[in-house]
Amino acid sequence: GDDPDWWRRAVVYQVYPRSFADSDGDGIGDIPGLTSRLGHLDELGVDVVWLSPVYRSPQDDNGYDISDYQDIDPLFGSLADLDALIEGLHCRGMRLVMDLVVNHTSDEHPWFTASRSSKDDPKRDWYIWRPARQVDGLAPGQPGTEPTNWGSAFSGSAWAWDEDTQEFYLHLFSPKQPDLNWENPQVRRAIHEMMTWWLDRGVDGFRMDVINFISKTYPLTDAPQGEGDLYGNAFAAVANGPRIHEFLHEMNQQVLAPRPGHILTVGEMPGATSAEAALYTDPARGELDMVFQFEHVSRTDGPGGKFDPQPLDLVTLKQNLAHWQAALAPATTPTGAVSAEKGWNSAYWDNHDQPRAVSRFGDDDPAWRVRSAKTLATILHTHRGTPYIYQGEELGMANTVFRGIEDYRDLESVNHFHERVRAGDDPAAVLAGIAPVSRDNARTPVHWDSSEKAGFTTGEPWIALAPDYGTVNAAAQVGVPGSVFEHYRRLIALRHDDDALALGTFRLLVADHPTAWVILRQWCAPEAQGGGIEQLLLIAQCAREDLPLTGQGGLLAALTAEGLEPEEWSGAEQVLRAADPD
Ligand code: ISL
Repeated sequence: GDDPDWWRRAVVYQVYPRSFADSDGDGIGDIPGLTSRLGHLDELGVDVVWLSPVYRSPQDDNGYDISDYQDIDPLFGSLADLDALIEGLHCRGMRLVMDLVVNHTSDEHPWFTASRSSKDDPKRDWYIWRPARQVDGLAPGQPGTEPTNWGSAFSGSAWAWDEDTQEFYLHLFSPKQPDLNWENPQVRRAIHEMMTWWLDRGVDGFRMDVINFISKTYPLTDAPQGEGDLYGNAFAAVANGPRIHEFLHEMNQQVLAPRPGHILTVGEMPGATSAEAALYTDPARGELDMVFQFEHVSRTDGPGGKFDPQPLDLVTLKQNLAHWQAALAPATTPTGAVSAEKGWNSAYWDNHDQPRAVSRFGDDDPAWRVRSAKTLATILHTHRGTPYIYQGEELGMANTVFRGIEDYRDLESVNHFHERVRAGDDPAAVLAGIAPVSRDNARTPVHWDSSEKAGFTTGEPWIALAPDYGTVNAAAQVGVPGSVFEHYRRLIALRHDDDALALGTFRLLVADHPTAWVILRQWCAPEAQGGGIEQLLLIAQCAREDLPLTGQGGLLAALTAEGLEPEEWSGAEQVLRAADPD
């Protein structure tokens, strides 16, 4: 904990507790289940666990709807179980990052119960209430009288009508997730106190859910609405609002900066541009360490949005990630040494909201899955920034198979299906759009072994297992040379040991190459360490065909044309080969 920069070399592993490991046979993963599997994470070598929400919650959005920030949902265990988890992590040298969901609460949180009880309640202003819009022929509260045209992320309007007090409240997500009013200083103070309570309990950081939505632009007005869209785009209307930097800086000063060790913070930020991210993550500004940006995971969105997925274009994908690398890079001196950091990237392929990386960005055909998962891992870990591994990614887990709408559990997929079918779309076509991108792909239970329930539970899993657990599982990979797991283990170890990988400059080479992903990292050791330049070159072929190397049109000629002399980087190549002979 002494090195204030520890988080720059760290690798984070995300646990979605509901699907990780079940200790009591109710079919839902829990904290004791996670604690019993810490050996797996220790072997992998990760430094930090980010735990998706385990707080008390009606579970409308699997815990992202919180009714008590300072207690654990009985589904997942107790505060004592969480203390034991923290202890288990700390004694293995790992840290715990909690999910902080404070753009909204559950509608069952006592703050909201008070707020909705009367227009005069002292907590009325803790949420965002508006009278109905007056429309001829419509009674207040009817569809069409909402204060703005905004749609919720989970279908329907972003406004819900409260009969008792005859006003609408704002919910960017489900109606059971009312948005907090961050303009109210009491709200901010209550959140700061809650965060401090968790830090006092021993947690080491926060992943902040949709944190760039907390400052709304007032007055709230209609958002642009595409032709054929049922609603205006609320996200665009609320992202990166006028007071966002002020709110984050205040939180940093009140809660984070005074702590003795460095508290890791990562802000989930749909719609944040790289220019904004450079502000959010500039250490001199005192806001956040890093953000989760969405540009690369939006590259398969079609004209109809996420559920209208399009084929991935490799060239724009790698160029987009390179753009983020450049935007958050420190200045370099003429000798190539890296100056003070200005901002910092996170690096991720997937999480609990995204389809499985190997299925979306790679090739999950059984003949290619292992190689593809390892290739994607190497590419991600060769980027500059803190890598995030989502549970099961280290096993090369792929998307699952859905037979019909009854196989889905996620409210986003289920609501979207019903909304589109009601609007007259062909149900089969709607399902075909949902299957490859549904969040449920990431939420099937982790495969521990090939036994009946994949070692996840002794009961009935809350969501069906992916069908390939017999072959794709931890027992078949841990300690097995050539496995996806062992590949991740070596990449993580390399980041810990290798300055060029952890901190060196980043350059994308042959940026227009249709299949090769080529990255050069360079590091000038400080004089005290003897100076000298270390280079690390990654050549990854993202196709089934062999990559032509020599001759006209071969990769070597293209690299030479970009100023690389083969003798110069032959040593660096060996470092990578040592990481994986494949
Ligand atoms: O996954 C999405 C739908 O395509 C995103 O829009 C997602 O809702 C957005 O990234 C915000 O995600 C976070 O907040 C949500 C929660 O459902 C997600 O699980 C969480 O990661 C509301 O709390």
